[in-house]
Amino acid sequence: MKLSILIPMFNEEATLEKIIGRVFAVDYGVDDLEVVIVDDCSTDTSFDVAQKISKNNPDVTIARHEKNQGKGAAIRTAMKAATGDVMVIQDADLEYDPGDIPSLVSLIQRDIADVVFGSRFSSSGPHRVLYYWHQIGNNFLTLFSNMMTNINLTDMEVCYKAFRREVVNTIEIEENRFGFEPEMTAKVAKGQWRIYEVPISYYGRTYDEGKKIGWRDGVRAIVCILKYNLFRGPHPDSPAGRRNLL
Ligand SMILES: Nc1nc2c(ncn2[C@@H]2O[C@H](COP(=O)(O)OP(=O)(O)O)[C@@H](O)[C@H]2O)c(=O)[nH]1
Ligand SMILES: [Mg+2]
Repeated sequence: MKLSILIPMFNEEATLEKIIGRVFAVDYGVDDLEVVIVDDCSTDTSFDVAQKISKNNPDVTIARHEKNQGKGAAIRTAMKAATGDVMVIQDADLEYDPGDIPSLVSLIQRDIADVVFGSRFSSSGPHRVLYYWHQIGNNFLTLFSNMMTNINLTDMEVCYKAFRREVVNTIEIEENRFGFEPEMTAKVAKGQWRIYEVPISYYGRTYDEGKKIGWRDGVRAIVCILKYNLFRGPHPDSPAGRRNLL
């Protein structure tokens, strides 16, 4: 089995090298590994850093956007470029620990799950104590998403999401920015894929340290929860779509 680790990157020169080092320090228990970095038109030296890394490591490939589009667009590009049987999303900052990835991937490898979400809120591992109102916002978005999808996630907005390739082919991300999180969640729930959640640790950063997501992204998430749950049916190649065709 080949694993593709997808890294969307926008102005992450301070952390890229470090996170790549951490990614390659983990034993994923897979036959083959690739890392796909998508530079979302960074204005700092991130792209140069990425190029230096890929020159020294044949398992790292880079794609570049001509213009900044957002994390959703970067994931769309990464999914098109990736060649793995399983894909997992890894941010280019240091908020998530790649050491948690094997627990997501192994559920897919053992054919128990098709999609695995990490959860920062159902875990006993370390969590940086951070913004209270963020957590309330996060909990609300997960609650509202769950009400619309009828699945019982505890952390819809989490970065760590792993997919079997067949699932990726049915997602077709439309949202360019952070709205792709509720969009993908709605699409995998509608497809009735086998979804699991595993606890992960979280080393959150502050806005001073470079965090970028803001309240506007929260408002957009609400719109996306409504849009992708009310106005989309299951993809024809998903388990639910195939049942509909019978
Ligand atoms: N904020 C932001 N992040 C992007 C963009 N394109 C790619 N990314 C990457 O998406 C990931 C998540 O962004 P981040 O700012 O860490 O989100 P946050 O930690 O949830 O505030 C990081 O790896 C970013 O580098 C973009 O246009 N804006
Ligand atoms: Mg982050």
